[in-house]
Amino acid sequence: MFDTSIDADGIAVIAWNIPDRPVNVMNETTMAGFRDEVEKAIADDAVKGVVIASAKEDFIAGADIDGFLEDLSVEALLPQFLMFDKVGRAMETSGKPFVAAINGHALGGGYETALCCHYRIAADNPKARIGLPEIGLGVLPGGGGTQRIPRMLGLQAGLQMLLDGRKHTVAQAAKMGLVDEVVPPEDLLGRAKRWALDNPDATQPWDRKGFRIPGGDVQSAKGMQLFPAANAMGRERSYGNYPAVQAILSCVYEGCQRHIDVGLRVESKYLVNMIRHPVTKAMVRTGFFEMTKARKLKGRPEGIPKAKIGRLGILGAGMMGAGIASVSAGRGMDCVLMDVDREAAEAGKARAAAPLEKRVKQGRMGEAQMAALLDRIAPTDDYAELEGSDLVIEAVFEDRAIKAEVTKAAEARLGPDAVFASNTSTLPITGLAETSARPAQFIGIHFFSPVEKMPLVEIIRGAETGDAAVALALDYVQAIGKTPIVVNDGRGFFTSRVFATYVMEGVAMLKEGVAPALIENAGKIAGFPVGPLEVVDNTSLGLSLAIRRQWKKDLGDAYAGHPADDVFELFVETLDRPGRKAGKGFYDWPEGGSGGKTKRLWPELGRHFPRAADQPDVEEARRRLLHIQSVEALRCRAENVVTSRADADVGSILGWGFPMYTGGVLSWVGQTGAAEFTDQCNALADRHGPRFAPPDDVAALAA
Ligand code: T1G
Repeated sequence: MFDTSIDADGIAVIAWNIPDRPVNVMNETTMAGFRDEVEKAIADDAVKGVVIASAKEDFIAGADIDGFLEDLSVEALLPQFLMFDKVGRAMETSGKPFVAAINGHALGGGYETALCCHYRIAADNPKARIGLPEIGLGVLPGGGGTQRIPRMLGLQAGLQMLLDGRKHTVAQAAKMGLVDEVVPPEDLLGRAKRWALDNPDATQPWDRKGFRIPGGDVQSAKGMQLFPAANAMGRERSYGNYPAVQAILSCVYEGCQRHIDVGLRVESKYLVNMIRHPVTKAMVRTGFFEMTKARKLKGRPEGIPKAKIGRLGILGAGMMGAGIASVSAGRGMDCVLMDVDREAAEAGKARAAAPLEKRVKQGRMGEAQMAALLDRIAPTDDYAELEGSDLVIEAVFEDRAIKAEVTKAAEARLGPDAVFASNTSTLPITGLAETSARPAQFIGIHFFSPVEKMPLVEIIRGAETGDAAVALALDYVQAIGKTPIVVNDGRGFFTSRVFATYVMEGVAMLKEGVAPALIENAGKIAGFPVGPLEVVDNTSLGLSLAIRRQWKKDLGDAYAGHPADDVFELFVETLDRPGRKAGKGFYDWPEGGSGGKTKRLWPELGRHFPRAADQPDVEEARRRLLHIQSVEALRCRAENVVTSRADADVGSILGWGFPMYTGGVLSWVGQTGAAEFTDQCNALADRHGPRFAPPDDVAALAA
């Protein structure tokens, strides 16, 4: 587990080298092993100083997240972290200098191990990330981070770092004071040994007489200003959905008023509670494991060689087409960007260039890099240019006739193995594939807007889509650095179908006379980026109305209808308030010349939807907005539109910002409890209609 050595100068090196693990991780076994090595080095009089290093490509990746999903008791967990605290304090107070030689990733407990050293030297490794990302997993830096960072950086900077959980580059870490020195990789070990030899009496600031926290203690005037504000900001960001936010504030507030030995015990108790919390289980399972697996294409069909997309055709140079061209060219693909005429295609290329020019201005991208990327986008109106494409993606209007026309014309130019994909957001792929000469190579690749920013791509199998097309689509999505889920065909597939219920429920509540501000705030309190009425203003009521009308046309009498339908009719056809683009929808938008600097709910809403006497409490409103989506996701699972809970969870979080504390739209059922969830939905169905009635066997579907 550890490669240890002592050199002629008496400097010991303890190099982490955990067997059978791709990265060094900290668990009961490895932390006990580390304790033994540290105690041995301290007890050995021949040892004058100690360097903590790693024999792997990276330093230490923190606590072993594999263990987080086990149901461990307090009795099993607490001793491990108290023991680690003891080791850290022994390193700090043994009288021998400890130096961290950080060669690569030092994250979570890995960086906290370096914090127990008197000095931190990092190799200038551009891939390395240094930081305390625990809050992103629902836990807190429980290996001393909440006690050492504020004592090192001060309370404000310390809290900022602990609460934002960022993984910093070596350069950023040096700027923040997280590492003391940066050297070329080949000098790292030598420099660390040198420092140990030159600093035999090293001590930690907090072990020096008269130590005060830089910038003021907790009970200082500054501290007293800081914590109420930090509390409020934490609440405003998390609405109490993420217990780790409060726990980190408490660790710092309580622990930093006491000697560090006491502070470390306070921290360990909060950490154990966080590790055992259901929100943590949900966040770790989906946020770490399922997303890592999705990024590694866990569902890719077997036995099909990796596809390399050298040349990509994009039909339709609108916002989506331009975004697809930009992200693909950015990953080295030659892109043919087609539109009805050369001018429209050029305009599309200019659309792709705009965000890049902004990044160049902000110094986040080089001129040459942007030029090279844009050189790979060839605007055209000639189908012949598609020849040699490995993949063609159509992003033309959501109109079957236009899609049929471009499909035929493009396929005529494609080689036998090329795949044709549609970026449609709602039209069933099987239907679109009827116009294809090669339905086995016809697939849905559904991007989200803005393409450059949204991490998810939804791949839709039509009834005849073959495995080779699915594998190529997955390889393409991985090549552009996004996360794919694979779903089966159906109206609205999985993402559009489920996310629509969030919006529709908000509009239904408006129609019932629920206060608009309550609806919007309930959406945010539930953890969504924006409230449902604002979403539909942004995506346009006209689009929602068109989709509902198409649905009604396709389904005829089978169309169930929804209370929101006539609200869309009213706003689009009668009130001429189609949404944000027009400057007015459910909101008055500044673009619409309402004079306001920011958006505001239209004051006339109450005239069209008189406020009901009995308003729901915010918990009921929040529950309606969450459950309605989970019920629809359960139906998708029952119909095998989505074939695993993981795909549903990853798709909901990355696709439309379903809140991470739930673990995703189906994990939310498990977190609520399948039986409890079923009862709550049946109660909602009694009050608001059958759209809340869950399918049979909720527990099995959400498992
Ligand atoms: N625990 C268990 N497995 C881990 C791991 C970890 N901490 N980190 C990585 N792996 C596995 C990962 O599952 C994958 O396995 C392989 O290593 C390569 O990872 C007390 C409580 C380090 C930046 O949050 O961010 O410390 O799929 O594919 O893209 O305060 O992994 O190959 O079988 O992601 O180069 C805090 C989490 C824990 C770091 C490398 N630590 N890991 O990224 O490779 S909480 C973290 C990462 C904590 C203490 C608290 C990344 C990486 P497999 P990879 P990568």
